[in-house]
Amino acid sequence: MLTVLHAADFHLDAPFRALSPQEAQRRRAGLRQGVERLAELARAAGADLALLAGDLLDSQQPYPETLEALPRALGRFPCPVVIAPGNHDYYAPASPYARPIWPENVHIFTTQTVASLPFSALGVTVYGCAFTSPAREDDPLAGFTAPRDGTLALGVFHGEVDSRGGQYAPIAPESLAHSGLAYAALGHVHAPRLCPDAPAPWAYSGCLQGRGFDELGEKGCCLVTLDEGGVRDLAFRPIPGPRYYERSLDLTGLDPAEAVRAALDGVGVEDTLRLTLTGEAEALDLPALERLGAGVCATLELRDETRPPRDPWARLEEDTLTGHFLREMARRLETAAPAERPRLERALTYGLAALEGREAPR
Ligand SMILES: [Mn+2]
Repeated sequence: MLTVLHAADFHLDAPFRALSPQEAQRRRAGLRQGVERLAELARAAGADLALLAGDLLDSQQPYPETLEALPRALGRFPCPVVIAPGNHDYYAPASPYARPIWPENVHIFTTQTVASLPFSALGVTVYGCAFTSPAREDDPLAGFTAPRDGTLALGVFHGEVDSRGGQYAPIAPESLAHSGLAYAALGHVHAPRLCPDAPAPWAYSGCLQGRGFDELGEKGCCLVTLDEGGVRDLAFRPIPGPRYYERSLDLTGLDPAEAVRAALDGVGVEDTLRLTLTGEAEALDLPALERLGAGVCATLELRDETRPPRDPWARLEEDTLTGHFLREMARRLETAAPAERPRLERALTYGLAALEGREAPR
């Protein structure tokens, strides 16, 4: 059995332009720490090999801290680490990947054409290639088929599956299907996508940490277990780190503070929650509600889309079908047994919504 850790898109030294300079600096340090956490996971999982599918660096000019932290963290992996440079961290003679800073266990693809790296002790051959500029419009896997040489063929590539063209190495699903790879570790797409049942199983591990509301939820890596027959197990493994969540909360009939507190359930101290408040509510004290996030999460951002509560009896006197309905409901409620009231009140709410062509409340 072979355990492979697959990760990509660390985007170390991303500028975090939406944040204050101090907060951005803190998040960049957090990203570097994310790679340490990845190394810890590799050790805990007993990884035999790590495939890192590009865009580990956000640019060609990382901070000196990163040029120390990344090689150090990769050196802590208990196994060989293979990198396929992406469009952000493309391989060039002047790029960080060409410097003599990488530990012995790190192997970096440097050519646009597919090259191979044998790991005979593992019975594995890794195939991969590199971006050598910020863009490439050809399919890196076009025409490629791994030779059947008795080793397990694995791939690591940065590119865009299904993109029908574009400048980020469009990979046709047919190219993957004909690759003969037992597993292709892909990078570039930041949301995890696992395809263990494809003709040649492949996955996007997604990015290592969310950097904004376009990268929501848990982030992490893939752990792949293989034997001579191919992929036995492919699983997404979250890595602790700041996450972004976007949720909506219907306040109708609820105490706003209690409801907001409940919505913070499962949100961690490093996380950012954007919560859209909907339904009927009295005027809200947003700053007071946002303070409920203090100490619970990094940022609680509230958006007020509530409407003022309406009086269901406002049209009681009208000489319309709605007026008749309300008078009938009022009469029934007046004489209803207590056990019967909740059902009648629901009928009032739904009936009124139907008559006014509104969406029925929850
Ligand atoms: Mn990319």
